[in-house]
Amino acid sequence: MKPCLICERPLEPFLSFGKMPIANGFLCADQFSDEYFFELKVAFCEHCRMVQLAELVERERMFHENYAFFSSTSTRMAQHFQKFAAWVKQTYLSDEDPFVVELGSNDGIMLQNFAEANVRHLGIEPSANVAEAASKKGVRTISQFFDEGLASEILVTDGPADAILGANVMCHIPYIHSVFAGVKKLLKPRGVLVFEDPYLGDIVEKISYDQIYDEHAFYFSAESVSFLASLHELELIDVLPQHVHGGSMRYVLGHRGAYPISPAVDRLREKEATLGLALPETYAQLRRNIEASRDQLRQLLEEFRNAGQRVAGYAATSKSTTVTNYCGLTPQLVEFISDTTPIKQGKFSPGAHIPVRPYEEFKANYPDYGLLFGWNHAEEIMAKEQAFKAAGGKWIIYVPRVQVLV
Ligand code: DWN
Ligand code: SAH
Repeated sequence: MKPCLICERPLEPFLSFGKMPIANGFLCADQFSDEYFFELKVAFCEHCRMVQLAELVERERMFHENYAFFSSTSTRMAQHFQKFAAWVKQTYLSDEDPFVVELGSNDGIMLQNFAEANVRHLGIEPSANVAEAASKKGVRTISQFFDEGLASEILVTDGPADAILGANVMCHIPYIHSVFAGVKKLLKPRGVLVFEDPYLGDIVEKISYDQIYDEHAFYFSAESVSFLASLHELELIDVLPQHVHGGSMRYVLGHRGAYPISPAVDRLREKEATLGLALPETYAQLRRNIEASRDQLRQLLEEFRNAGQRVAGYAATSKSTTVTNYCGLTPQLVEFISDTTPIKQGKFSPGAHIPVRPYEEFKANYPDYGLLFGWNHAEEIMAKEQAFKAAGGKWIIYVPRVQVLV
């Protein structure tokens, strides 16, 4: 068993999902026999408070020139990043010629806002296909994995950064010490690291176990981020809860002592204590909740199948790979998954091998039930799917609990 990725103490997993495929490994039928699987297990470190994967997948298996997730598939997320960029500019970019670096900049959804405002910027995006999409939008991007070595190179070519940003990327990087060491080097004395990721408190409260998959090595809290920051002479100076991706937290870090610490940090740490995020019992309970959720979803879908009713998945999310494989959802239970991303369409979902079909097919032949794998985008999806409801279609959701929406 791997030691803790943060403090190297021995780890004991509290939950095992069994063998899982690559969450974004959408594949063709002739690739089924070679499909890669690994043990998806989660552990909590009582010392540094980090919840993390106990086994890791090599980064090149996940992030490459055929990466299936393009950030700009959600219009609400584009709006979110527009506001995020405006807030960074207003709050932290006071210099005459500010320089902004983004890790995991994907197709440029955030940095395009800085590019349009003529702010000096650089995107670091190892998945070459999404990096190319960003470059085409005029976003300056290099296709590499960020780490301490790359930070030193950027320091030479571009100079120090006013802000280093990351959305849904920091939790993807198990070699986080190298990333934090790089951030420490690259930031100006008053520079800030701002990142947001799915928040552990929301995962525990909403039983959103589908946030757990190969790409998500960490499930952060204010406690664990503070601990990690302290090992690199950095300091957590602010926390801002976000609604996106089912409940995220934005963390702001500066060099130790450079900024006053917002009272929001202590308030969140108190809330985490009340939630029991430092207690192993919390995770034992989470495991029981997850198992119950799995059994309920499977039972509901079996009832619908036995009644001859059609169920289709809506949005072939990375998260759906955990749900379909952990709950044993076969194409007999979920006829197909509708998705708007061209590179996923015509392929099969990882592990469970449910066909992924273009969104137009969902529209052309509505199922009785839509299983909302993109539950984190429920508002956006419900707003555009009123005709499905009007035609008698119903939504099944499983976060925060398994239910059919009426
Ligand atoms: O952390 C991560 C987050 C930011 O994005 C990555 N590890 C991978 C990815 O996770 P995900 O795949 O669970 O992301 P989303 O944004 O929940 O889902 C995106 C998928 O949903 C795309 O394939 C497009 C699809 N979709 C759709 O078919 N119709 C999305 C929307 C909003 C829609 O209306
Ligand atoms: N920021 C975007 C994309 C999140 S998906 C959004 O919020 O929508 C995670 C992204 O991180 C992927 O595009 C992946 O290629 C990238 N990534 C993975 N490891 C990385 C690393 N070490 N440095 C920079 N980016 C990385």
